[in-house]
Amino acid sequence: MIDVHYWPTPNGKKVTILLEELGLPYRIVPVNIGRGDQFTDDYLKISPNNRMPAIVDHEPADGGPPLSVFESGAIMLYLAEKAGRFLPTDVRGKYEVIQWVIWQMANQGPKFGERGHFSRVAPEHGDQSYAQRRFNDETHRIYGVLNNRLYDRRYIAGDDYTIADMISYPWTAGWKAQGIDLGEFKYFKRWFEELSERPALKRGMEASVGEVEDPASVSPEEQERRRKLLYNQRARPAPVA
Ligand SMILES: N[C@@H](CCC(=O)N[C@@H](CS)C(=O)NCC(=O)O)C(=O)O
Repeated sequence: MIDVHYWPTPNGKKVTILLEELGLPYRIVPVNIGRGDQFTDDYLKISPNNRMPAIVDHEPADGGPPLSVFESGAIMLYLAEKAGRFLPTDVRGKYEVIQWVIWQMANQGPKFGERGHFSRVAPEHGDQSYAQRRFNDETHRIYGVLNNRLYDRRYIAGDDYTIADMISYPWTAGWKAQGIDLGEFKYFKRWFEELSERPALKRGMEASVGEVEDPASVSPEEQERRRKLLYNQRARPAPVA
């Protein structure tokens, strides 16, 4: 059994898409990142960067104790390798996929994430137009990278559907809110529409954490505690030896 420490965001959904595509049994362990679950001592042991997703594989291939992996790109590589699917084993095919997985982690995820962040900044924090322009442009550029890639390939890494596609898809599901005109990116659009019809991908996108708390039930003191915890995150002191 694989535990997926999860909250329903694009980074979390990458992992549930792959698990659904693989048909591997998994259990969702909610990490409510709005409440600060990512900062607990137990969670930091498996995900020291205080982010989700992370997994714990209770039956790793070496037969040893449970194995944990954090960073969604590493999780995708781990699960694909474990199952022997969606990651070629020949050197050229394998690195074709790996470079697009790393591209997603280093470009599409962070830049789209910052675009979303700066689009939501409250007015009392001042003029954000430089940052908004910067990350809107980057988002547009990145859609262009995908579109050009898909111009003469069915999937991101070539003829086969791989983890390179699964890791990029969830961040593009928000294309409308990201200000993207699909008419400008017709090869991307073809890929997006094909993937959107896959039943396993749909299940992964809909993976739920069950009932979530009603924001109205959170006291003003608790809201203040969460605001302090989540915004302006700075280094945590190292444990005293
Ligand atoms: N590079 C990481 C990014 C993970 C990430 O940023 N996760 C966000 C949710 S999408 C998170 O856990 N945020 C919690 C926080 O900001 O404290 C990955 O791909 O796994």
